[in-house]
Amino acid sequence: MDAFSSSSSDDEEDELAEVAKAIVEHVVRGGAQIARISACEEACEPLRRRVAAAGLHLIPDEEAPDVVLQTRGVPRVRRGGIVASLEPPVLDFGGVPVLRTRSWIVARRRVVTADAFGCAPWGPADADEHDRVETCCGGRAAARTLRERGLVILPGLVSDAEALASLADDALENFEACRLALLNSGVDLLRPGLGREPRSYRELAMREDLRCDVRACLAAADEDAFRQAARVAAAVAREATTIQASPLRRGNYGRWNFDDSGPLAPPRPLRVGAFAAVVSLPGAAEQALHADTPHLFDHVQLPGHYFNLFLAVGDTPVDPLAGQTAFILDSHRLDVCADLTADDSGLRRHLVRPRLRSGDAVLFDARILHFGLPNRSQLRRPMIYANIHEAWFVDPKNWDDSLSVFDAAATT
Ligand SMILES: O=C(O)CCC(=O)C(=O)O
Repeated sequence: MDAFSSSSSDDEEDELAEVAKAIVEHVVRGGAQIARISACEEACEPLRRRVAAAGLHLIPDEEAPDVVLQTRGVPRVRRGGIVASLEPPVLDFGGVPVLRTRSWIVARRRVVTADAFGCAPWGPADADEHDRVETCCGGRAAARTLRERGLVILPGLVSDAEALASLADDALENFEACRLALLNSGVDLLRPGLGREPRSYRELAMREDLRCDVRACLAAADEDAFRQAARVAAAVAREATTIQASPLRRGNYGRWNFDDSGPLAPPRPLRVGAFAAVVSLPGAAEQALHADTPHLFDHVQLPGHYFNLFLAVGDTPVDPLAGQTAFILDSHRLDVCADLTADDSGLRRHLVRPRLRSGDAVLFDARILHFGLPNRSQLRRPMIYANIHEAWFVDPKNWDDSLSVFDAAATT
C-alpha cells in the first residue's frame, strides 16, 4: 500500500498528508515509501482517526512498524526503528529539517541499536546492553545523560547525506596521501611489523597498528557541516557542565579577569578544537581500554572539562564487522571507574557498543573508558571527530609537528 495517497480535500487531512510527506523526506532517508506506521499508545483517538484518514496504514504496536508517530515523551519504539516526533524537539539538531504546520511538528529521531556481533572477550550484545544503549540516546535530556552517564548519542546530528559521504572521502583521502608518502620512506601502514616502524608526524599519529589518527583537512563545505554539528554538541556539553547556578558563584571574583564578565555571567561557550579522523584499517584489533584525559583532581568529582564528538560517516556504519567505538558507561566518575576496573564483570555490566548510522554521533566526557572495536571488514573505517573543551584546557596531542609525512622520505 502506498501510505501517502490520500485524496481528501479536508484541511486537516491535507495538513496530515503534508506531515506524512515530511516524514518520508526527513525522517525516512532517501524518500522510501512507508507502508506500516503506528501511533504510540498515548496517541489520542482523534489522532489515530486523522492518521488513518490520511491513508497511513495503522498497525498494532506489537507488529514492527516502519515509523512510529509519537506525541510526547520518550519514544517507545522497537530498536532500530524510526520515530516521528510530533512535539518540538528541545535540541535543534543543527540543520535537521523540522517541518512545522499549524498543529504538527516533525523531526527525525532515530533509535540506535547495539552491536550484535561482539568480539572476544565481550561477546554479542545482550538485551541489557540494548537497553543501556537506548538510555543513552539524546533528546530533551541530552545534557543530563552526558553528565550522568558520561556519554550521549545524538542520532542524525548531521543529516546532509552528501556532506556525510564527502566527509568520509576527505578522511580517507587524507589518510591515503599520508600512507603513500610514508611508503616512500619504507613505512608500510598496511603491513605493520614489516619495514620501518611508523612514528608520529604532523599529519598522522599511530593509535596502534592499523588504527591511525589523521589530522583532517576537510573541504570547506564539509568543514562547515561538521562545525555546525560540533557547535550543537558543544552547547549540550556546556549545559552538562552547568549543573545549576551555584549559590557560591558570587564568590568567584576571579571571573572579572581575562575578558571574563564577572561572577554572575553565564559560563563561556566551550571551544571546538581542530577536526581529525580516526581511520581503522581492515585487520585492526580491539583497542586497549582507555580514557582520553585524566581527571584534574582525584579527591573530588568535577564536571567535565574536555569532551569528544565522534561522528559516523560514509559506508562502513552499515557493516557491523567494521566496528565502531565501545564505551563503559558511568566510568567518567572516579568512584565508579575504581569499582569497575577491579574486575572484568563490572566492565561488562556497563559496556555499550552503539551501532551508529552515518550522521549519528556520540558525544562523550573524555574521562570515560572506551575502546575502538576491531575492524574485521574489508573496508577502511573513517570516523570524524572534534575535541570540545574549556578555553583553558590544552590536550597534548599525539601528532608531532616537527616531522611531516611528506618530509619523512627525505630524512631517511
Ligand atoms: O576507533 C575508534 O572507534 C575509537 C578510537 C579511539 O577511541 C581512540 O583512538 O582514542
